[in-house]
Amino acid sequence: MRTVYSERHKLRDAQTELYGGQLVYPFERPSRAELIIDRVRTQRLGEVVAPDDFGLEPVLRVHDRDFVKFLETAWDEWSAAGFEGEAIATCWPARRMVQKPPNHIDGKLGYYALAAETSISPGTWEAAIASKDVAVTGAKFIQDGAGCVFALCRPPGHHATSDLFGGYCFLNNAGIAAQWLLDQGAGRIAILDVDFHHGNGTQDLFYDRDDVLFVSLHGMPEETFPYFLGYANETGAGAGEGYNVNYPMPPNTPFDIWREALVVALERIHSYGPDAVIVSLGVDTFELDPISFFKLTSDDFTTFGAMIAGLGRQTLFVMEGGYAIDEVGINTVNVLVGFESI
Ligand code: 7XA
Ligand code: ZN
Repeated sequence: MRTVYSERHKLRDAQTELYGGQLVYPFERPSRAELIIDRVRTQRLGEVVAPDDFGLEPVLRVHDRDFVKFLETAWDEWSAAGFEGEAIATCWPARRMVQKPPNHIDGKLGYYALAAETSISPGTWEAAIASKDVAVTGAKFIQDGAGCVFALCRPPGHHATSDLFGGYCFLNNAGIAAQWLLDQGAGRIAILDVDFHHGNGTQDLFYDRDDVLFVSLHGMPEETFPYFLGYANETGAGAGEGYNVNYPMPPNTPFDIWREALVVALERIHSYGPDAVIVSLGVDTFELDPISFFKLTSDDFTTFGAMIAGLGRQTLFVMEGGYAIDEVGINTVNVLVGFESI
């Protein structure tokens, strides 16, 4: 399997995450991608290639132009305003307030943020742009006929909506890749999100459409981030009714229960008959993940990789979360090796 990887992910090296009332070094850190690419190489998964530059056009197919401009200029505006720490949202357009971006960067951050944990630091924009190029380059290989590709995206993307960043995400890499494939002539794309957290951003991008089936297995929103989306009764709207499928699961869910949800999810994808499958691959379902509550073991990742291969579809894996540093490379590559074993 070919891996697409850019060293430019290192430009996203924020020093602060708001966690448990403290500013901590972020869980989503450069060493994650470095450990994954090291494992790709030591396991001889296949060639590693750099992404091509696809520019902003594929980004603007799913994200609002003003939001993209905000991301591009946020750090400069923040530092020009004289602030000394990293840029963190502290004030939101809450219920019954005006939903309009203000002029001041402090207010803009709240307007475009869905949560406060994710700070914007110098280099964040450049890394986010490289990350979407990794995803689109992977999609291009799929379009050219590859059976499977691993897009080692960092920063991740599945929480980002058309006009919101947060949950460590800025641009929705999987969503951009899906739309790009459709724009190249694909008729139907399925996105299978196996990250521990609900992919609220991806769901939101395609909620009223039937050309993208979104299927997500995740921690129940009553108990975990992103809290305000991801319920089972969110099934799509309008033309998209029936094309959004959520499988929320409770704390301590073990693999045999998670696996049952995956079997049903794969049946749904099979009956949809997509031209290609995009897997939002988070490995924060691991039993030792520091911010999550499922109980998958390292071997389980190999097992479910093989199950996804059973679909027999061209598959683009797009990296999302996973924070158990010692095992993040092992678990990620286990999925890919499991996929290739079929
Ligand atoms: O898939 N998404 C993630 O892995 C990031 C979740 C961010 C949670 C922040 C909770 N304080
Ligand atoms: Zn996650």
